[in-house]
Amino acid sequence: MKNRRAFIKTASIFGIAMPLASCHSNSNTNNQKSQEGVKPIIISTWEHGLDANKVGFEILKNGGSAIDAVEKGVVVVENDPTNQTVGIGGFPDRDGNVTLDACIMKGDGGCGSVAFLQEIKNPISVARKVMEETPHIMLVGSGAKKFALEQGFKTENLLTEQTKKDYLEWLETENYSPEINIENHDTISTLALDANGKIAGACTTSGAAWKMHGRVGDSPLIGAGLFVDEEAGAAAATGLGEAVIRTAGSAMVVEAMRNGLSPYDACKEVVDRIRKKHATLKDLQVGFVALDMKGNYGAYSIHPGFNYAIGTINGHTLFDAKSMF
Ligand code: SD4
Repeated sequence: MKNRRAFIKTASIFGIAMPLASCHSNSNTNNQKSQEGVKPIIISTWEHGLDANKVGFEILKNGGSAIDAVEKGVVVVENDPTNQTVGIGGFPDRDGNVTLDACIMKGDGGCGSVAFLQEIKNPISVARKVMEETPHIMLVGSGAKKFALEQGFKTENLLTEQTKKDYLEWLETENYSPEINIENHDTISTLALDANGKIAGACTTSGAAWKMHGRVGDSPLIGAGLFVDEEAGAAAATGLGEAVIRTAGSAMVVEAMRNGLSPYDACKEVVDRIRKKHATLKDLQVGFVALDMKGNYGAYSIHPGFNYAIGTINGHTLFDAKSMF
């Protein structure tokens, strides 16, 4: 099921909400700590990560690059109109606009990002163009869209019949209140290590459902939603963006690996830190995935419900991340 709906409690002072738990009955639960991986390897957040990994791993298996694998992998999820958290079909903001955020990064520090991008369904590919075709790292809003059009991307309506219906329902029942009680909130982040030992990551989302118009989360921010450094590894986040930004989450996970922690321990250390900093936000959910340069991987979240997909020559598997609670 691509369209994960999670019943949630109201999250926070930030006025958006995050899931506390979700039902992924086909996840494997034995992946408690960092696992020894093989090269090449691809790891993605959430169940839709399986779809991304299948496409990404085909590229890796045929000797392709990590950067191609992560981009082409997450594009599968961006293109899925039934996925209400990424790309076309993503939930709109509280004014009814679908605004997309994404970033991409290579181990050598090359990176690109777009935020608050409207009417372009593949923000990750625009982010890659920012990395490759401009001297900049981040383009936002109308500037990002103008650049995308110049690069040959086409505009389309990203609000599907379903998300429009959900939005209208939300307007009726919630009356613009941030005290929402049902949400769907599963950004995709994908990390890959290719056969040549190159590492890369991609992160793409429609952000928090019913967010304030103009709100940008962690997902397009290098160092927050994603960070990659070939001297240490890669990490990516899912969950309440404000908490991840505040702690430079993904950069901190990579830093912890640089200091010798395993991917699992690095994720755990930063999740613990985030939880401590937000002690009053009982329902706060944040999760990380991490991958080191040997293909070892790990994940950890505050609350149960976060799962992630691994793709290697041995096949594709979905794991439940271990969590604090
Ligand atoms: C955001 N971090 O916009 C994203 C949302 C997300 O799982 O990751 N949800 O805050």
